[in-house]
Amino acid sequence: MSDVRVGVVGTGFIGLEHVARFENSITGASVSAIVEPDESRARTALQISPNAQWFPTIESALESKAMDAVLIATPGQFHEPVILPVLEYGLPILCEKPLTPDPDSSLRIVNAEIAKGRKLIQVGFMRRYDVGYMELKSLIASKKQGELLGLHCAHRNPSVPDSYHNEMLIFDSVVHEIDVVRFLTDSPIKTVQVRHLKRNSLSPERLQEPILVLLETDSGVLASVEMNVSVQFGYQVKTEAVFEKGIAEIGRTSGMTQFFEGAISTPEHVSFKSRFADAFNFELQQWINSIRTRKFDGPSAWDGYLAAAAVAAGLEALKSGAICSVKYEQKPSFYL
Ligand code: ISE
Repeated sequence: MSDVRVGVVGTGFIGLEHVARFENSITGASVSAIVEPDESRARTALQISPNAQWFPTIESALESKAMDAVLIATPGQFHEPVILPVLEYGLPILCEKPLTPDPDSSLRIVNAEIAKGRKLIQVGFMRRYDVGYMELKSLIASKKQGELLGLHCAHRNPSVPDSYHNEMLIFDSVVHEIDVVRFLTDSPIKTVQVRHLKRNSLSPERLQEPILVLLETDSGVLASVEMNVSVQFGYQVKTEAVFEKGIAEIGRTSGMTQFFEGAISTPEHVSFKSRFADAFNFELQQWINSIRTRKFDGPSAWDGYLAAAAVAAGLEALKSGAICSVKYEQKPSFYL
């Protein structure tokens, strides 16, 4: 069977990472197209994937018939204008999170997929492919430690780029917990509340953080999320689950521990690139496998819509400080 020819749309930070991943780690696929309006970015990507063709627009790439599948790695606000024409051509899509930044545009995508009559979209919620989260999900489902009562999540970035603004705390960062809390508990998020920790004087002036987000699921589980993007020391994503009979923790960094000069130390990640490298590899490989076997089981456009709906409540909660309810449309039978 020949390789799946993948077009990568957007070769900024994460897009470039994925291009390298296809070159070095993924089997059964190769990058055939780089879709990137910025020529210098495109050239950098072509150095990694010299056999790919460069297209400045998604339309030109689609017309060329150079792609069997499309990975979208542009910022979230540019996803819809890329997804809709790709859907028209009936190509499978892996779209980086968020599907779109708001529920209305996510719903338009859901409806376009339903109209096409085939599941073609997977959303890049890579945490679902992280071993720790997968183990925790099975533990919760097994009820070995009794019912799950609550979750404490810490999501810490050392710093963020200049383009990162206050609302991104919710739609770009907390969106991961929004998806994964539902994934772990198998229950939609019912309400969102946002409180502020004491402000970090090292945060960029435009950001009011760290924040504490409370996500309550329909099933009654309360998840606290510390979202902190100026933590300086490293990149850390951890979750502690509180059960009736015990506790489980995921995300603690492993690796060599040194006992030296009066201290015990283990290296910490400094970026999501290394923290989730294995999860990204597994996610992309599973996506390619699902295209080859036509067995779709990744996070769907509907999952992307549910996350966008909870993000909308989160943005409202960020402004008002109130406990905000999430409003969902009814699940279309297409996604049952
Ligand atoms: C970034 O876009 C990501 O997806 C990272 O996983 C997250 O930790 C970071 O806060 C986001 O800005």
